[in-house]
Amino acid sequence: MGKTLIHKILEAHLVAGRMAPGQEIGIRIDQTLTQDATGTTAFLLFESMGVPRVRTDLSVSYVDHNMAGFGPENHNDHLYLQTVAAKSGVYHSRAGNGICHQVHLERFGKPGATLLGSDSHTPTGGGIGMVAIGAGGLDVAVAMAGGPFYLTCPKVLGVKLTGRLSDWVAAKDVILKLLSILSTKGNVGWAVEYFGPGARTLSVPQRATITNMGAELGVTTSLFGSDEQTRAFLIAQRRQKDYLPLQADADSEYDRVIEIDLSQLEPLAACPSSPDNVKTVREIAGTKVGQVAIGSCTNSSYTDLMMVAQVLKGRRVHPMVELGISPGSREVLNMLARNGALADLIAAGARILESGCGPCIGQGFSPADDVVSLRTFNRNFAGRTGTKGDRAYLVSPETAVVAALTGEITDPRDLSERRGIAFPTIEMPGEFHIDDSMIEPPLDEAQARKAEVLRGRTIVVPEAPPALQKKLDGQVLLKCGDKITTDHIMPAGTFLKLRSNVPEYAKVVFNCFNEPGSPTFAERALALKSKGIAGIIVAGESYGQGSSREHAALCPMYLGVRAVIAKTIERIHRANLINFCIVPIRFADPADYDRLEAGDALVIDDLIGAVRNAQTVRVARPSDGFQFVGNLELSSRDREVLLTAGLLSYTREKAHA
Ligand code: MIC
Ligand code: SF4
Repeated sequence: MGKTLIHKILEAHLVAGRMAPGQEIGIRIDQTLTQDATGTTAFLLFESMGVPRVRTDLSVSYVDHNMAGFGPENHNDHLYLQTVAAKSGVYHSRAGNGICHQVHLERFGKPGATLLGSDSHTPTGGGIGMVAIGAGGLDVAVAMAGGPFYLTCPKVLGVKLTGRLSDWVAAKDVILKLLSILSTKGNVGWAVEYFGPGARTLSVPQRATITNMGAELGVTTSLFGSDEQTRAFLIAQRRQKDYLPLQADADSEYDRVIEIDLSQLEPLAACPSSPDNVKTVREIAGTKVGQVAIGSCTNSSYTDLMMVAQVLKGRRVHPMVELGISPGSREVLNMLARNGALADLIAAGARILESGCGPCIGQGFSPADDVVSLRTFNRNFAGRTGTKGDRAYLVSPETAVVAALTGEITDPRDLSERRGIAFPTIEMPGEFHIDDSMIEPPLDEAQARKAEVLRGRTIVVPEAPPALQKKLDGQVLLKCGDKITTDHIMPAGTFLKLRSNVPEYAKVVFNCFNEPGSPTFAERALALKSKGIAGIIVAGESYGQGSSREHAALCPMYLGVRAVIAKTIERIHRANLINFCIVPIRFADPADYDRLEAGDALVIDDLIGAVRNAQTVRVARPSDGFQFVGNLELSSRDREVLLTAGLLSYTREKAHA
């Protein structure tokens, strides 16, 4: 039987394990990317591994998240990242150069290569035919040091695309459609491969929108084959040498196939507050909109923003709508400036925001209370905009720009009919305006040896996890429900600048569950820690959805959390827990979840023994003698990592073995 493209690329990079779905495999990583919000920790951990230069083909450090610069923290991080990159053999994309995924796609993405990024939307690279995977910063640091990346060999879902997108229907609608079918939970262990005649009609930026938001499905990665569209994009980026035609074998079989006819799709929206709460735009048409934000790594390519500019040309933004546009990269912004589209946006009344993540991660542009905000982004988790009780909808740039004109949610096809606005077909340029002057190459080895790394006072080296204890004497600090995201665990927004200082950032762990006047999660956790009692988190399904931020493991670990007992745990977060020596346990019988309460004292008699060689663990509640079984589901490497107190000490031990 032939092979899927994902399996072919993984197999070509295989260094450990056997290529069979469900089995743990180790793969060689060709490229890494880090961004500033996860990158400082990743580089601090990399430095502590004692490997002077990265051992990948290419590593790039981006600054795109923390750019507002209130106080010295952001700039301290930037200077650290710039100097540590130069010394370690890493390219550095400076603040202002754009969002990591957009810039990486434009300037570095390579069909057939593997990319590991400390950001969950790294699979954007799947749009150019690479196996691009999001992971915690420590996993990326290990890959930078030349270590393999371990993952479960995924089952492959084939999404067969037929037909062609109609006017005003966008790539975003394809992935929203898939989210409506598959939801954000239950997809761990899968990867998605798009194929079929419809796939060939989509440009690389359109494909990248789709693979980007595969992160919201919770799959390991998503990708398209590499074909004439890929070649055209690479030629336009003056990188034709990186082109490699790639497809699945003709007789390959997918573990499951879903067919989507692009011609049948219509404009869709993910309603508050989950990317899978999808409705047709017509169903929610008429809802008043007060804010529209166009940008993010999902939808701020040149073609997206040119379409927006053409629709706005000669028109005015609705007086009750605030429109913000953050171009995905300096390349995009530069091209809009040069061809006059930027002037059209400004004339229409758009606020031009910096090229970076900006509003997507709550760095300003929060909506007013009760105001509907339409966003072309990928996540609308409650509160992510920075406003408590927010009402954020995720839509395509087409749907977003039309609402900016009408002041209400409007199916763009209807407006086009009513107001005679023709759909602006934007051709991919034959040549992009290329200027890599804000991507700094690393120093050569001789210069690097002498170079100084600037480590500002707000950058604190994270504490190492303690070793597992034989007996876990713990208490349930929090019992939470289903679909707890890493934004719930570790809020971003105004707290994002604390990423390089774990003791400070840890103060806001589970901030959204803190009640005014009561002790915070962090205070309760530290009180237990001081008594030598382990913190335990009990959760429902799909715990740790969303971002790759390892702070959602690192900060709870710092507060003394030693185990998470959940119905299911998402892939990246589960790996982060293990990396920081927190034991992930799955209820063998999900009904036991109902029998636990916050405050319960729980005991595991021989945790080390179980982690060493058992599939399950028995958890007891001494107060009433209740006992239940938890599944460990650990690979042999996971066991070793936990038994050596986390991935950093495991990696150090291996290096000296
Ligand atoms: C996000 O979109 O949530 C982020 C911010 O890009 C995160 C990374 C982070 O928390 O720094 C992600 O997607 O992994
Ligand atoms: Fe940045 Fe938003 Fe993309 Fe995360 S999802 S990388 S915050 S633009």
